[in-house]
Amino acid sequence: MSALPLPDLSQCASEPIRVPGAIQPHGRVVVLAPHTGRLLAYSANWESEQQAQEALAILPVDSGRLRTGNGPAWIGSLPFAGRTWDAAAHWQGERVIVEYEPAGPAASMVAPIYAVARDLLPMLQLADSVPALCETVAREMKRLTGFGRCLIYRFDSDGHGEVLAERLDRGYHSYLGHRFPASDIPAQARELYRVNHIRLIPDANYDPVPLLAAQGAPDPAGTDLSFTALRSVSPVHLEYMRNMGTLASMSVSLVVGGRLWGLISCHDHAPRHLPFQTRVACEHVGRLLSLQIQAQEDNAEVAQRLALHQRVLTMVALMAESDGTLQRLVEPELGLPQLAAASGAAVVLNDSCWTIGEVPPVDAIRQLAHWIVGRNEDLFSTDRLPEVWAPGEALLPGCAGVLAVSISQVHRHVVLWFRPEIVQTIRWAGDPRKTLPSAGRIHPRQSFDSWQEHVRGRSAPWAAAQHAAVAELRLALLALVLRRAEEMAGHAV
Ligand code: BLA
Repeated sequence: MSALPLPDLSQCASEPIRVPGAIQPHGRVVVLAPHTGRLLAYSANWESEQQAQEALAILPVDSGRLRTGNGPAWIGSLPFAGRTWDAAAHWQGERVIVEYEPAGPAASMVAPIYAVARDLLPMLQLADSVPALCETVAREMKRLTGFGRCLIYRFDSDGHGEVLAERLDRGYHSYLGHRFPASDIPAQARELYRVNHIRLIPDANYDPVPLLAAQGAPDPAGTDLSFTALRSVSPVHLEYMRNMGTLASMSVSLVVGGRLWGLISCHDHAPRHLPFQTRVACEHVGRLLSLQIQAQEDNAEVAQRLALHQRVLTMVALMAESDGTLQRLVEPELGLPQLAAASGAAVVLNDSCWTIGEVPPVDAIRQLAHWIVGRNEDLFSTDRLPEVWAPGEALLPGCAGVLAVSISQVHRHVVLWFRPEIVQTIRWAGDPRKTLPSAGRIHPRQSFDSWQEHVRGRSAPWAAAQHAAVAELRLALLALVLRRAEEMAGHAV
């Protein structure tokens, strides 16, 4: 959920960006039927269908090679019609799409990917945190691409993006630490960027070039251009770029654990093209960064889980040495709040309540516990209590984070952890609420000047490892309670 009223995104998300029926004009395309080699479609910027046929004829087609990978595969630099073209091809369903772009200088053909392997890899291995990794990559991307601004951008749990690292030329203003609202990149674009990891728009002021049917072939308007580097992009996004003062843009996806984690986003005030081999190197940088982020996140998670697991074992051992009654959980040596990095904790057993640390009034805790038990969940967690439980705002002022486990099927037995409200000051790059419908169509934002918002009613988020630790504690307590009950029954016999 978001603290901001966002516009109705269904309109943006329904734009069919994979099948625009057109390409960007800095290259040319032919679409062919691979088994017959027949021309099916060609971009309207070939001089004629005849010329498109000739471009097809000079391809040293090696269909085995085309089958590898799902993005465009390099075919070669081919002399044709008085110049040299970089050609790349990929399969799309039952077709092969071949793209031709005017070739860059020959010297740049091998160097970029080599520099990435030689220079960037060792630097990434030295970076010991996600921000340090992002810093290193922002610097390297800037060097590799020459774009005026390169930034690394991470999506939060609401889909908003936060700029973690940045490198700029003079004359570019900084977005470091700024947020960009989720509505800037609609859902179908995110899904495409999860599978296709790079896109380049060399000049936002372009006229799209339509695909034309070859003689006797079907209408190519529905051709899927998801993996076509020259795919014509959304006109709404081109308007966004111009509003942002950006004429050239490239973004590289950061995919961690199968999820779109963020983007490397590059901008330039002037048009800027990058040759195929440089783009391959950029895509590789994105992949290396994604892998390193995954490794860092996995390591941190494993270490935290292990430490919390040890803590649960210690707590359970101390409980087992005592009479095992649940109110003992609040004894200071057990460290109940610390298990979830909470400011305070409480044990509610029906109408009784024991607390430790900074907690809301006991009567409010009892009412909250009552509501939580009514939800019938083993574990309840929120970092925005006033949003999910309306009475929370008045009853538990200043408290926004609650984690709770229920330890009985029959009784109102609940252990709760509390975190205070943290009023966050978010620096947005422009007022995100300006994206409102006008004349039936949603327009991108006009301004990207810093705009502050104070978000209330939220605590620091609970980590997955903390959820796991309290769930483990819950199971241990259930076992303990059961054992005590059996012992008591044994005595009674
Ligand atoms: C696409 N929007 C994008 C892309 C980015 C952003 C990076 C990917 C294309 C590219 O690489 O340029 C947004 N650009 C940003 C952000 C930063 C940046 C957040 O540089 C931060 C630094 N956009 C809107 C609205 C709509 C919209 C209101 O603001 C919808 C009505 C749509 N954005 C939109 C669409 C695409 C897009 C449809 C897909 C473009 C495409 O791939 O065809």
